[in-house]
Amino acid sequence: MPAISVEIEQLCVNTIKFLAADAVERAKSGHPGAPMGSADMAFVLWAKFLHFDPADPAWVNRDRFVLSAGHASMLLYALLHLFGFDLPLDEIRRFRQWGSRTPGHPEHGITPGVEATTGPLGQGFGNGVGMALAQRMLQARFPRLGRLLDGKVYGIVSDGDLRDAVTKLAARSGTFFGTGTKVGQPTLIGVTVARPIARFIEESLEAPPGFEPGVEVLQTSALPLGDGALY
Ligand SMILES: Cc1ncc(C[n+]2csc(CCOP(=O)(O)OP(=O)(O)O)c2C)c(N)n1
Repeated sequence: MPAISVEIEQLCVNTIKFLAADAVERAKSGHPGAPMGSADMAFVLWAKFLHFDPADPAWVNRDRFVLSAGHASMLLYALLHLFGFDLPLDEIRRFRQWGSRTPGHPEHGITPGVEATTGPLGQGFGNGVGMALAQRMLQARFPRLGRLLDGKVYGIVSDGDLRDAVTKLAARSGTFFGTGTKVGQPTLIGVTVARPIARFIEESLEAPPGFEPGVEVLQTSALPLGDGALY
């Protein structure tokens, strides 16, 4: 994406936040907090790190973005809408309505650009590790294709996700297979999570002795750090 001014970035972030708040308010159901809390980080991730083509959501070497915290679905729908995927404003107006492309939790195959069906906490994280593993296997089978197959997997994972046992198991298998999955942790860059929880999350993702970490927590220095109370 071309460089844009800080003012435009802030406008984009605020638009994400208010699309989420308005859609949830209109539906009288859903979660506005998680999308609003992660909008800054998600926007930076999408605008500055992710490689994708909104006109071709199935482009084979795209980076995958998995919203493991599926209850924050409006975050994903707002991003898809603003980044030019086939998700018009009318679909956002129909958030959580029968037959819309904006179901309460993201569903792969219904909304263009939704990589994984998520909602049960931990499921998206497991999906992400699986995607990264599939990528590694593809690279191993076709080594000469090199950079044609170097897409990455990014995720936004809530602390509820990380407390679910499935996440820990998936993280360990990611470590075992060395998938190099990248994990963004919205609540760790804000101030909403208590120190013991932050420590628990770090421990969950730690590699066992003798293994390289397969799951990498993104350093978010480019992002707002709140009051930095956690670290
Ligand atoms: C396995 C599972 N159990 C329960 C739920 C119901 N649920 C949806 S959101 C939520 C709270 C999530 O908390 P957190 O991950 O901290 O997200 P935040 O409060 O920051 O939005 C729960 C328990 C779920 N989606 N999946």
